[in-house]
Formats: sequence, structure tokens, C-alpha cells
Amino acid sequence: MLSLGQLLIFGLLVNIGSLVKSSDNCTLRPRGSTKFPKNFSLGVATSAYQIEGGWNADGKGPSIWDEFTHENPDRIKDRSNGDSAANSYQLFDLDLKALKELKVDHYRFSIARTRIFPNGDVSSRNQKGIDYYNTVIDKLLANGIEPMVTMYHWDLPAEIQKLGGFTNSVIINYFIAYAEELIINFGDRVKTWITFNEPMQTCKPGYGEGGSAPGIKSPGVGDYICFNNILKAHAATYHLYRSKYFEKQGGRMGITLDTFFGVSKTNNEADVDRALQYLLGILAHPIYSKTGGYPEIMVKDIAKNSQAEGRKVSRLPDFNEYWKATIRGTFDFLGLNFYTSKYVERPSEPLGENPSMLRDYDIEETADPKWLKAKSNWLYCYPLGLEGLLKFVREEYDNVEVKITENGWSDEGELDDNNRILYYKSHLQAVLNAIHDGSNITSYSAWSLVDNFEWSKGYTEKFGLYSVNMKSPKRERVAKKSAIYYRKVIETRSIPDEF
Ligand code: GBH
Repeated sequence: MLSLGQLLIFGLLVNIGSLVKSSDNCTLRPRGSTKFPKNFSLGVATSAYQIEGGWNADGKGPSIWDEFTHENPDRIKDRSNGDSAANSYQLFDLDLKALKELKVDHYRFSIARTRIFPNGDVSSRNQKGIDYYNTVIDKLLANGIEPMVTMYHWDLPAEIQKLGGFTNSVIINYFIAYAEELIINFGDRVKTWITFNEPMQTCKPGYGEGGSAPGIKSPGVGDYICFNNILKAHAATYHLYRSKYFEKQGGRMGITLDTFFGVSKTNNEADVDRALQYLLGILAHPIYSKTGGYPEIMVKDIAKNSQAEGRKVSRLPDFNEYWKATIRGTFDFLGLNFYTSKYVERPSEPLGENPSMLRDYDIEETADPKWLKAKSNWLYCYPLGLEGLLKFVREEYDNVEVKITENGWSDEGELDDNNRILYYKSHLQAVLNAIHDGSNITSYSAWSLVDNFEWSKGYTEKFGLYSVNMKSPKRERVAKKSAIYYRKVIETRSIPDEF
């Protein structure tokens, strides 16, 4: 018989054993220089709906996220919404103080479309919304912080959704008008523009599966139409900027795409490639490849599946030559949001409903129980995945300039956030290793500056470097241990061991 003491020690050892195992995957050895290149920009990211609050302040119109959360509180885990969030609309100075403490080189934030054009149309132009962002931009610049602006981070004006939102090609012209308003007002000071944040997440859950605003369920149809319109809107905005404003303003423009990295247990390159073409290629290939258009594998598969469903036209028609040429090359850099990795393999039985993107994709995703897990059920620490993705991008898209526009870790919101530090350390190391291998990466934004509204998870998963006191109307920000660590990274331009 073991004594209680022996049992406890045994239990402890088993525990330590499993802890060491999962965090083992969350570390990376340096391969090259331990310093970030001279002009490398280190910063943090947020988005308007997730932090601003002031949902109807000063003439702001309702967005699809205002309506989605108000009309379906049951679809948000804690029945919350972004009505007041971290109240950055009124309390931007608290964010500014945190940004200065961190000593960031840049701040990536998004502009709420419904503050600029409350009903989506130019006729509703709202000067107070423009004033707000002028103040934000001026204060950043006065403190030596470069503004990096996302034009669209999921908050479509509700009035445009009435017309079908991203499934109606009218959104292209509405978007161009909005983008031009931003360029005219802010382009003298904003030199880094991101047209869209993660169109995958606008289209697949928004217009395919229906789990995110506007909650349209049209799998394998609505999502594909949405991609098509976003790619056209992005390209048209890029051309407008280059032809009319670039000469005077000299800024740069790209799009931000998200993907996880696919790991094959059996070293099956074809599975990995298939996963990345479906997750990233559908949006990256039309813009960043030499040939343009959707990835060949998708065009072929979906044409075949569509035919089997009795359709005369593919659910994913490729662009015609005009649009192929118009979309291809519309970038100065590629924004990448990277969080996690999954194992990928072809399933033994078809997945998802018929039709759906999941059915077309035909890949089963699983996670390794040995990987360190965040609070979010989809988020694991596997920094080799970031190296793998950066290698894929280097080879597939001619070593395009990459800005990591998001990367981060969720937990319960504790101030002693050691796992977040482990995550940042290892992922920053992946960036340095990829640079050593030849990747052209020029900036990194940690997600996120402050705890914020995590979409359908409400406030139950926290990604901030700073905690926000949601119980107090003053929404005080408190630096977590990770904020102190990240500041050290920025100060030393390296990845310190100690924290
Ligand atoms: C980013 O998306 C967003 O840009 C940002 O607004 C957000 O706060 C941040 O991530 C953290 O989530 O629940 O299994 O269906 C990252 C890509 C894609 C990750 C959708 C979560 C949901 C998986 N996201 N995914 S699941």
C-alpha cells in the first residue's frame, strides 16, 4: 500500500509531467539572430466593435453586430454585447496610456463604418465619427506611434445588410465610397491601410454557417458569393488608392487573412496543401499568386460537387479574365492573423451538410491533446505551425512582405498570465526563425491591447495584455504580467528569457 504522502507526491509528479509535456510544444529554439531587424515594427491590435462601446453615441448607426447581439442574446455565450465594451470611444486616453507604457511602434485599430456613414451611404456622413478618429490618429502620432488602420473589421452597417450585405455586389460600390472617405480624411497621416480583416470569418460563419452576424445560413453558397464580392471590393479600393491618392499620400495597402496551420501526422504534403488552399488560398490566391483566380484544386472540386448536386453552374465560379487581372497584384503586403494549428487528414466519411464549405473542404481537423490549450476551445500553442505557415507563404506567394497583424492567447483574465507569456515568446521566436529562413516579415501585432468583446464568446475569453475592470464605469486598465514582458521585448528588440 502507498501512504497518502507517497500518493500525493506521485500525483504531483504525474501533474508536473503532463504540464512539462504540453508547454514543451510551446517553446522554440532560436536558429538565427536573437534580435528583431532594425526597422521591424512591434505593436498591438484591437477592433472597433470589440473595444469602443458607444454603440449609438454621437450619431453612430447600428451595425450587424449591434443587431445580432441585441436580437439574439442567446447566441452570445454570456448574453453580452459590445454596447459599452471597454468604452474606448470615451476612454481612448486610457488605451493611449497603455500604448505608451508598452512603448509600441504601431497601433493597429479598426474604424467603425457606422460612425462614418451611419446607414452605410455617403449621404449619412457623420462628422463626429470622423472627429473621433482624427483625435485618435493625432494622439498616436504625437506620441510617436504609427497608426495601422483596418477599414473593416466585421461591423457592416445594418442598412446595407437589408440589401443582402456581402451577398449583393452593391456592397462593392458602398465599400469604395466608404474607403475613399477614410482615405480623404485620414490618408495624410495613415500610411498603412488594411482593407478587410479576415474575410473568411465574415463569409463562412456570417453567410454560410450562420453562427456570426448577420447569421445567414447558406452553406456552400452564401459564403462563396461573399468571398467573391469582398475580393472585388478590396481590389477596387486598392486601384482607387493607387490611381488617385498614392502619389500624394504615399501609403501602403493590403488585406488581412487568417488561417491556422495544418499538420499532417502521416507527413502527407497533399493534405497540408489542400487544407491551406481552402483556408488561405481561396482569398490569397486571387490577390497574391502569379496566375490569379481561385486555387485550381477548389475550382475543380467545387465544380465537380456542384455538378453532382444537379447544378449547371459551379457554386464557386472562377473570376472572368477581367476580374482575375483586376484582383491579381492588388497589395503592398500581406496581413496574416495566426493563432493555432490543427492536424489535418482526409476523413473516412463525408463531413458537414450537403452542400457546404466543409463538405467541399473534405478535411478532418483534430488537435493534439499534448498541445498547451487556451481558454478558447480552438486555440492551442504550437509555434512550429507559425513557422510552417510562413514557409508556405514564402514559397507560394513569392516571398511577399508579411505583417503579422494578429497573434494571441486567451485565458480567464488572470493578471499572472504565464501561459500568455509562453505563447508570445514562442511565437515571436517563430517569427525570428522565419526571418532567418528568408521570410520578409516587417511587423508584428499582439492581439490584443485590452480584454474585449470576443464575439460569440462575449467576455468569457480574454486576450488582453491589459485587464479591463468591467464592473466599473471608469473601465480602469491594469497591466498583466504579459504586458510587462511585451514591453521588455519592445525595449530590447529581442525575446528575453526572464520574466
Ligand atoms: C481573430 O480571428 C479576430 O480577428 C479577432 O477579432 C478575435 O478577437 C481574435 O481572432 C480572437 O478570436 O469556435 O471552433 O468555430 C481569429 C480567427 C476564426 C479564430 C474562427 C476562432 C472560431 C473557431 N478565428 N475561430 S470555432
